[in-house]
Amino acid sequence: MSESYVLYQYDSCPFCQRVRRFLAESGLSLPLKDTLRDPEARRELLTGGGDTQVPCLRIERDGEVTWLYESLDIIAYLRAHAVGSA
Ligand SMILES: N[C@@H](CCC(=O)N[C@@H](CS)C(=O)NCC(=O)O)C(=O)O
Repeated sequence: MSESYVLYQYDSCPFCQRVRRFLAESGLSLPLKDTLRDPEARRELLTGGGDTQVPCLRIERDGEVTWLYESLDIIAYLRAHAVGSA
């Protein structure tokens, strides 16, 4: 069963940097959306996830979408579900 991910984030956010550093160290490549530069991405995040806080990981599995907030929870989730399976 496969999942797809999009990470909502922006450059200067330290919690986003933490997640991006984890991605780089793990060799994971995910699509990124910048909620500061891209108003549409910010709207998607607010509408879908219910909050503009970043980082937020959009997870799609079998057509079902989940929005995961909190940098440490995102890292733990990706470590368990994505690292080594890409
Ligand atoms: N505990 C959160 C903190 C995230 C956080 O504070 N993000 C800030 C940017 S650095 C933010 O999104 N602020 C704007 C907002 O909440 O709408 C985490 O670890 O992800």
